[in-house]
Amino acid sequence: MELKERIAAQLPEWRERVRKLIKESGDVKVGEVTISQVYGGMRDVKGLVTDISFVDPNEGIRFRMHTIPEVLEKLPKPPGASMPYVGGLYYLLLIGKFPTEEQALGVEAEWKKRSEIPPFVFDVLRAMPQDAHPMMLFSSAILALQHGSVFARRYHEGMKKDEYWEPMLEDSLNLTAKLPTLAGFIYCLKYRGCGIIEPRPDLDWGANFAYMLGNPSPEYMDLSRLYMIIHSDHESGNASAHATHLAASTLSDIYYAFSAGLNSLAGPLHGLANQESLAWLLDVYQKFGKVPSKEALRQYAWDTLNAGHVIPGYGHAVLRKPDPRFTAQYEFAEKHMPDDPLFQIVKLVFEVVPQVLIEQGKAKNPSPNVDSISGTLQYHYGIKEFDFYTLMFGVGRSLGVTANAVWARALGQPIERPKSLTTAMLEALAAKG
Ligand code: AMX
Repeated sequence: MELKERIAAQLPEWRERVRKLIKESGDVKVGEVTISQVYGGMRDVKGLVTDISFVDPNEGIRFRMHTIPEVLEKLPKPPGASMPYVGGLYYLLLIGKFPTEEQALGVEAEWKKRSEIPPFVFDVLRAMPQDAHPMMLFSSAILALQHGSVFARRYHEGMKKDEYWEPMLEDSLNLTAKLPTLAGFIYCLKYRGCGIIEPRPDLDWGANFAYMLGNPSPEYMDLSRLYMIIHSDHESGNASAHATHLAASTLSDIYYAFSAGLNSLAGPLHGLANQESLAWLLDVYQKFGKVPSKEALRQYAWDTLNAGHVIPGYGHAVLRKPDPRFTAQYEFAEKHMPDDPLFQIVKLVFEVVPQVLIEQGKAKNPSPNVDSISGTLQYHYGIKEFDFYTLMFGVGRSLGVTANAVWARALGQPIERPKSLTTAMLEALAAKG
């Protein structure tokens, strides 16, 4: 398999690079940690390493140091499509170089080969209550897939440490290959009362996702490809990536680890914000019965803040400018659905809310993040079930966290175990100045 060969070819150099850095410069300080950071969710503490993506506070995400516009331009696209193969993005994340069309198709072919889901996984999902949240269904199904973990089997057979990354790659391909079908099944089961939809062999991974949600229009296929690409990775400190990494650092396999990541994506301050953001926009639309005036929206935003709520889809722990993932979706909407009333509200919110948040003076970043618009696009294309949106985020996020897990294992990253202190110890440090 090409992916395996290309990673194997890079490994000796990477291992030597990391070994040398630790040996020669292991004592060099990366930063210092303050008491506010200890109490403040470790914001800005530099304690993780990944070469797969980087979030610049002003420019946003870079995949292998390439911006979203560059990635969308340079990755190969299916004939007639305006958005690239998601398989090409996965190649870029794993290998660090833009793939040729053949190489992108190679990843797509690996996924097609591995897409079949064992029937008992569907049974597990069918046994769940009808009102179960799709994220619970999704995370449970991923855990059930652990039954087929190649890593777990080979670990018990006694494979060598140097080889750990190989079954991690196998498992990662096996897992990501199944996600469009799994997501499609959960959607169908929960909202349409239907059963398994087989993937179409003529469609790529991103397009199959659109097809399985019941909208095989070329436009929605393009949106699905875009959605998966922009949600794939956001360096290592965000909750879903970090939870996946932490779980995998114990040598758990990718199924256990990704399920942990999904469970943290399910929170309203992280992946659930897209659902909350659309609900907020729809509330605006329902209250005014049309796109409101700027002044009316301004008051509505203040009412939300004064009621003690956050404005979902705004703010970010690292970013300090509008999120380029917001911009990419905004441009898509401008092109394909400029007259959609909800998109008109998104535009108005973008004009009004940053100023309101600045006046409130709390949020460090008053700009929109990825979640302030993603639900609006899905709603426009007929995916109206809000609580499904976080699951979609999770499908995209699988690409980044699995690529990271493969490399973390290839470079022998150890079990994560930061140190904690007591409040009395911090008070003693504070007293010393
Ligand atoms: N509306 C109102 N208040 C906000 C706000 C917003 N959109 N964003 C931040 N604030 C407030 C915080 O609640 C905090 O208030 P506090 O001091 O009373 O606790 C204060 O501003 C400082 O917060 P911050 O340092 O700017 O942000 P953070 O790093 O603590 O949190 C985030 C970041 C994303 C959780 C926060 O901006 C937020 O809650 N946004 C709304 C929810 C959202 O959009 N989440 C999705 C993020 C992207 C993702 O992961 N999918």
